[in-house]
Amino acid sequence: MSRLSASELPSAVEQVLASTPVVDMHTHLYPPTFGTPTPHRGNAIDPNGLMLWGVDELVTYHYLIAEVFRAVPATKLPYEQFWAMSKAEQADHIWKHLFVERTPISEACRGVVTTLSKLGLDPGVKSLDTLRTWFREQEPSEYIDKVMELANVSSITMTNAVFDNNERTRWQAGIAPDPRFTGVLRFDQLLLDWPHSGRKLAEWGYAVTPDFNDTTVGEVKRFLNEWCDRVNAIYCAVSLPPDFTFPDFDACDTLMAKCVLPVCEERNIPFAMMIGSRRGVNPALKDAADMGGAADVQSVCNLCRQFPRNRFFVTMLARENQHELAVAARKFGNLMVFGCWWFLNNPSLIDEMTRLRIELLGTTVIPQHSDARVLDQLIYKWDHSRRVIGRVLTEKYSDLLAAGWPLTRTEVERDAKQFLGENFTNFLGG
Ligand code: RAT
Ligand code: ZN
Repeated sequence: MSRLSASELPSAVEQVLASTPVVDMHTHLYPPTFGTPTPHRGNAIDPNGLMLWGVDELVTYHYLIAEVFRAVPATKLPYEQFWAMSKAEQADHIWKHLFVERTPISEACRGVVTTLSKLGLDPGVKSLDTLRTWFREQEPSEYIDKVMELANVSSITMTNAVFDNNERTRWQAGIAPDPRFTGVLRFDQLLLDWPHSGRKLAEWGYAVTPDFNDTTVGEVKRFLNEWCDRVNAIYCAVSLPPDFTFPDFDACDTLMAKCVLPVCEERNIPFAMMIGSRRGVNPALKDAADMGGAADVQSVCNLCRQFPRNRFFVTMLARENQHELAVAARKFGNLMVFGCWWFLNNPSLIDEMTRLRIELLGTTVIPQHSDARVLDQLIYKWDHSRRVIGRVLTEKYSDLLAAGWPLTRTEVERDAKQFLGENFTNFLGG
């Protein structure tokens, strides 16, 4: 097996990462069976459809809505006026202020530029109309194949929000599986909004009361099991606020300990906790309203210790938590650290976090997920992340070469497969 030299490393690592398919472990993407509001070739549009794609969705990504309200504050364009616009009008407004009158230098703006360029489109246009025409000619299912090929993503993990009426009723009506997508049961409200969520369950036919008697526990578990079956969940997931602690003996912790973790254990699936999101800091921004805060890593340790037969995927939103979380993962084999979540999905922070994680955990982490909400974003999220991960790996490998290790291309390929797919799929398998 031929050894790699220091001068061969940068291009070898870049090539290997680019050609290794990604199993994307957390997105908010859906197949066409969930309907699409984007005008296209073929079937009619569904205004409330969940499959988001195309230039208007790319440009109205909630990360960019937050950014346009910095360029044109609500004192100049009140929130209600923005929300009253059509999607195309919102996109035109954002395009004008963030891409034409300003340089699109933020990560979310650059992402649109990368995506359009990689699709073979000209991002340097003053009006979105020609781009809209191109997207209108696409057929959604074929377009998914095209995007997955361009992004080199082999599997897309959905986030199936059971408390979202739009999504829930679609599942109840029956959804044919799409082999490109896998399901994840997501239920933030169950844990964070009890007893209101309990009343919802009661409305849906589960014999749940506000107290946690045996019947309630059994019925919440039945609810979780039925929905895991329905969405064919490969794991369960919640996001939690910065002040989440365990044990706390509040409703969230009781539900986690008595219902969620036992169900995950019985089904032999991991439980994902995305910790540190503070919801609705500026509610007028809707989906863009949230921010983050530092959370308690010791609570993650408490869960991993008290529930050794459960497996936990954990990502945290605060930069301040990353070192302690990586150290926690050294202590618990049932803890898999993943992704640079949301406001951390920026090159400088991906660089810092990937470096830190590899130094502490070697190859046993999942460096990234896309969190894409708009299909086409897979193209830029993975292009940008692969580049940063590649730079970090190149540096780590050259240090290893300097230390005397005879590194081969086969080893680099093996590592890339683990980072981009197998660490996730193997952890699912137990
Ligand atoms: O990154 C995002 O788009 C956020 O709005 C959230 O969806 C977050 O990723 C989450 O899953 O809660
Ligand atoms: Zn997400």
